[in-house]
Amino acid sequence: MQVGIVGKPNAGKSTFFSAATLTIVPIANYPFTTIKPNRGMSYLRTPCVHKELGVVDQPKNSRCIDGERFIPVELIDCPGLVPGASTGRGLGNQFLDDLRKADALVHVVDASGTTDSEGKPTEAGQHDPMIDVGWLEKELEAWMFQVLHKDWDKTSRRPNLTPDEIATAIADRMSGLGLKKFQVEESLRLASLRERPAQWSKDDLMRLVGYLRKLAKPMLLAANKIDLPSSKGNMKRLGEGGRLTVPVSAEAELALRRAAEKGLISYKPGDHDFVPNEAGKLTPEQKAALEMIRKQVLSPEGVTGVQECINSAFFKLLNMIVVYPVADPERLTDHSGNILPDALLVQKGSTLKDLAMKIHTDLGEHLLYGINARNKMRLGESYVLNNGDVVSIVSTT
Ligand SMILES: Nc1nc2c(ncn2[C@@H]2O[C@H](COP(=O)(O)OP(=O)(O)O)[C@@H](O)[C@H]2O)c(=O)[nH]1
Ligand SMILES: [Mg+2]
Repeated sequence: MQVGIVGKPNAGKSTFFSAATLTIVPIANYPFTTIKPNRGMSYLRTPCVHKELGVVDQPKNSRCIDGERFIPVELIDCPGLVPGASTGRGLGNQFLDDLRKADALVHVVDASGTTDSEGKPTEAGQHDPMIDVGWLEKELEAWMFQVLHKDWDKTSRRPNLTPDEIATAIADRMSGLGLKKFQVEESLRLASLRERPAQWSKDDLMRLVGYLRKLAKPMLLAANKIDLPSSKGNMKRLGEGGRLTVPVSAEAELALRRAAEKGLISYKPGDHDFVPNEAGKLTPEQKAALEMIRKQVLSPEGVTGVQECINSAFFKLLNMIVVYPVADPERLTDHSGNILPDALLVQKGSTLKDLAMKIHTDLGEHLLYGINARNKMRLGESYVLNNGDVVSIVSTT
C-alpha cells in the first residue's frame, strides 16, 4: 500500500514529504534512502504489544522505541497540481502515473491562505483554502472521467451487457488508474446504475466517477502551515463537510526531526514535546527556533500532525491493522529466536488464511491452524484478525 502526497505548488508537499521520510533511526532491511526522487519510506507509529506481554522485543521489519512500534510504509511526493491540470495546464498528465500507484492520498492544503490557487504568494489570509479542496477533487474526477469516457460509446453499446460485464468493462478501462473491480461494483451500486449503460447521461457518469474517486483514492486533508496565525480561522471550515482533516506544520516536523537526527534533542515523530539533549549544545538561535515551535505548534496543537496524517492514511483511509506473526507462541519468537520480530500491516477483515498467504503462499496453502499467543487458543483459517493480535501459524510444511 502506498500513499501519495498531492496539492498545489507551495502548499508544502515536499516539506511534508521530507519530514515524513527523514528517518531518525534506520531499519536495516529497508532502503531508507529515497527510492526514486519522489518516493520514500516513512513509518506508522503504533503502541507496541511487547510491554503488555512482559517481554523485551527484537524487531526485524520495524523498530520499537520507548514502547512505540514504527512500521515502514511507502510515500509518493506527487508533482504540484493547478486548476485545469486535467486539460493540460501545469504538468498535466505526468501526475497520472503517481496517482495510479497511490492507494490513498494526503492532500496538503495551505491552510494559512498565503498562496493562491496556483501557489503564488498572496497577502496573508487572502486565499480561501476551501477553494483548493474543491478544485483538486474536481480535477481528479475530471481525469477519471476522461479515462472512463474514452471509447465509452463503443463499450456501452455492446448488446445485452449484464451488470457484471459492465463492471468488468469499466474496471478494465480504469485499471490504469489502479481501480479494482470491487470498487467499480460498489460505485455502480452507490450511483444506482445497473443496466443499459448506453442510456446513462453525462451526469450519471460524473456521479459514478465521484464515488470511484472516494473509494479508490480515499483522501485526507493535511491543513498545513498551522504555525501561521491566519491558519486558525480556516481550520474549522476545512473540517466542515465531513472530510478527515488534520492540522499540520510540516516545517515544524522537519525542524524537529533534523534536530533529533543531529542529536540535539530527543524527539520521536508524533511526540507531544521534545527534550533538549544537552542544553549546552544548542546554539541560542536553535534554542529560540525550537521554543517557537513549542509555542506555535506543540503547545496549542499537541503534535505537528505529520505522523497523525501518515497514521490516519493507513489506519483510517485504508483500514489497516497491525498483527505480529511469531513461529513460537510460547516464547513469541521467529525461527531464529527473535522476540516479536515483525509487525505486519493487513487490511481490517483479513483472516488467518490471508495472513498466512501474505507471509508466504506456501504457508497459506499448507495452513493447518493458528494459535493466539495470548491465550494459546486454536484459531481456524477463517479467524478474522484483530489489531494487535500475536499469532503463530501452523502448517504441514
Ligand atoms: N509557515 C510554514 N511554511 C511552510 C510549512 N510547510 C512548508 N512551508 C513553506 O512553504 C513553501 C513551499 O513548500 P514546499 O514544500 O516546497 O511546497 P510544495 O511546492 O507543495 O512542494 C516553502 O517556503 C516552505 O518553507 C509550514 O508548515 N509552515
Ligand atoms: Mg514540491
